[in-house]
Amino acid sequence: MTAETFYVTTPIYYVNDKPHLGHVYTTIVADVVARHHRLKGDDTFFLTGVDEHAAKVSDRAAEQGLSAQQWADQNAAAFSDVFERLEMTNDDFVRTSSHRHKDNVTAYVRTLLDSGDVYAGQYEGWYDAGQEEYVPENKAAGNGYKSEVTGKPLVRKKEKNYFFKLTAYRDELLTLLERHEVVNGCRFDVQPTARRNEIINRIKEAEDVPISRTGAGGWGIPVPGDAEQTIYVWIDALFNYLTYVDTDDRRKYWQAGAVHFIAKDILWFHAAIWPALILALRKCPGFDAWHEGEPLALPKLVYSHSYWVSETGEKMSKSLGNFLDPQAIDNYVNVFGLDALRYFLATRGPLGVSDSAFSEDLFVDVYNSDLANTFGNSCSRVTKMIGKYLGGKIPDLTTEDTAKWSGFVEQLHLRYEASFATLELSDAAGEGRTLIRQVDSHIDETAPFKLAKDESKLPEVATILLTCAEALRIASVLLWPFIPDACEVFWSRIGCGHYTRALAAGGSGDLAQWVKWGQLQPGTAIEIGEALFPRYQPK
Ligand code: ME8
Repeated sequence: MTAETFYVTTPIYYVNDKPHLGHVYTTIVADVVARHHRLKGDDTFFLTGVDEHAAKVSDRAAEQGLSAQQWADQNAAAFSDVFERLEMTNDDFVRTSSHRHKDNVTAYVRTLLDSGDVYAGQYEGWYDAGQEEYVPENKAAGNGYKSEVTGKPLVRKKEKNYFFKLTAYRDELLTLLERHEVVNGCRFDVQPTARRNEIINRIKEAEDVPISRTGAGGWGIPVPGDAEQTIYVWIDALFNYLTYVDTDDRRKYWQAGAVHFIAKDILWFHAAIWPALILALRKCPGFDAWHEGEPLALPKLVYSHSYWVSETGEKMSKSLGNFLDPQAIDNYVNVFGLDALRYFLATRGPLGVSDSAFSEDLFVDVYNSDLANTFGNSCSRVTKMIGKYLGGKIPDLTTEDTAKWSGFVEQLHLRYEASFATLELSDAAGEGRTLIRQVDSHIDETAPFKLAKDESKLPEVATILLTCAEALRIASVLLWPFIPDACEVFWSRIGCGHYTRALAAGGSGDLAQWVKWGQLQPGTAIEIGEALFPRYQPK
């Protein structure tokens, strides 16, 4: 299979406050997906970062007696620190106050002013200050003129604005979404399907959207040619996906079709306004032949997940104050390890249309059942028996007919790929667990610990343990995107440290080769080491 070029992003997070579990969640999901692509050998680019030019950032800064930039600097550092501690493999970190972002946004908006897709007008209507979002009359009325997200009253606004001609792209967008296949060289999709349907209905009623505001006090990017007006923070922010890859060596990532992970709160911007802005740009001079003679591509997919909610069912958020903050997240990492946090969030999180309740009890259950009792236990059982019965070395190839196991693994690998393709991360991880359970059953059925009492049966014991070690090696390759640290430790114990070296620092792997049966090297000394996931006893 030839390697693909792959581009994945998270929202850029507001720096009005510190990061919380919701931010960590989407970033971990994107990281798992990015790692999966690197594992396959794809040329992968993963982008995350922060959204600085919000009024709530300058308001919070003023409360603290700081300039907006100082407050943004502090919180941007908090986000990049958390992501670094969580070993996120993002290839860059967006800051919307950076020159490269601001200069590109200015150029894009100028292009749209020139083409007539951005024009001057007057806005009168409702505004959700917490979400920095204009709310259409019917939606505002439907929610009792309160914010759908924060529950705070909406504000009535009347101001001069620049508008984006969303209506000019409505039909094209609807066709793309309804057909979700290539139409006139473009393809764009929204998942899950329920979210796609929701957005199709809303686009049908879409009007032109205001894309500037006044009174930003110099915090933001001025509308080119009108210093009174600041580019609306949402337009500024959406462009990050393009500004950070608008360089000679990165345009290929954009052209490959971005995969944007977001939560359902910001679907409208990503699934309607963003692709429409790209449709508008791609017909303008410079963008009609943007990279290697091809026009600017559309994003491939907006994946809108649901929310982590508290045990009582409320959305976890900064404004509600019920989020897990960096300290609480660190506590989980200190007790259970980073892999456990990644694994829990990626496999039990709100991908799809249902919210997920976060609870410590569930975390402990998942940790013990999926990690301690499954991967951890199986690895230590097998390596210990190799130590005890086979002198601690991978045996020479034995008499076993491996067709059954290699066929089983091939099927499992296909299902794993299919799950990643539809972003069913829990199912993908489940394939790794299925293989481990197969190892456990094999040990229970063949009982190598009993056979080993009879010296003449040692070749049989060697066959069984080699089979188990091979299967665990493959399971660890499949699980690496979820629990990279444990897999890398295991690889070093079974003589596969070259996988770690290949994948280090954004490098690429060779999944197709690594999942082939029969890669362990006979004679390799096995290291037993400590439990990868010690069982947790709740106090
Ligand atoms: O909206 N459960 O930033 P933001 C799951 N700056 N995910 C959650 C969550 C929860 N309870 N709470 C937050 C913004 N998230 C804009 C985005 S993008 C061009 C601009 C995650 O700081 C989820 O990914 O409010 C959600 O979309 C994002 O944080 C919102 O982060």
